[in-house]
Amino acid sequence: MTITITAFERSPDGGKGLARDTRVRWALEEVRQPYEVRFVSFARMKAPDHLAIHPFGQIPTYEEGSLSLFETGSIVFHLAEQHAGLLPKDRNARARAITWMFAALNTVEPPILELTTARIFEADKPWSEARLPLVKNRVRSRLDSLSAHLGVADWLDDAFSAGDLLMVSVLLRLRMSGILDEYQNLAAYVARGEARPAYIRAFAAQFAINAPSGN
Ligand code: GTB
Repeated sequence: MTITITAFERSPDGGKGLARDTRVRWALEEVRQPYEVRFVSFARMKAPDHLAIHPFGQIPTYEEGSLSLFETGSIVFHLAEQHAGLLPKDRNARARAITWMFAALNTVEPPILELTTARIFEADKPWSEARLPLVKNRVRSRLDSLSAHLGVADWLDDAFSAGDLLMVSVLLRLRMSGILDEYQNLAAYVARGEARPAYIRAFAAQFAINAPSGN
């Protein structure tokens, strides 16, 4: 059955892979499922036909036959359940990998999103300069714990899993802030994720669409 996802017609990041369709593309590549992409403009995202599959009017979405999904966590989980390669077979290891998926989205991603908001959307506010260090320290607090857990391991719980896929995707948003480089093992962890052939294919696919012409 054909899988169709949605993505920005033109991502505001110009192909840096930061829009969330990249993590879904990555999961699809890890489990070797071909997919098609329907590109949507910001206006189209708020139109009734898109709202019927994404109530919040966002990308990405996932369609496969009569099933349509939104939320990257749910989409990656669905793929990981349907196909081998993203969740271990052992019951307990599988539950731990799923725990890391939630940790990436519920515990680590929120302060990173807050930092993006503070750096980009609140930069012109008179209180921005005073607030930014507080927001950065909330990110560091999460990274301190994550870095301590990871230690010298390659992945969060033995073999690469959907938990790592989401965690690396979340951490990638930090690169431009410089904070990731304060944690040598986390920077190496992200680089390991980016070096996976499936990530490279996913990144290239979104880059081909979003890179400014001439690249
Ligand atoms: N929790 C949802 C999920 O995980 O699927 C969040 C989905 C989401 O935030 N989608 C964003 C969106 O559709 C795109 S990814 N925004 C449009 C809207 O809300 O109207 C967020 C994003 C956008 C742009 C960049 N960038 O340019 O760097 C990075 C990330």
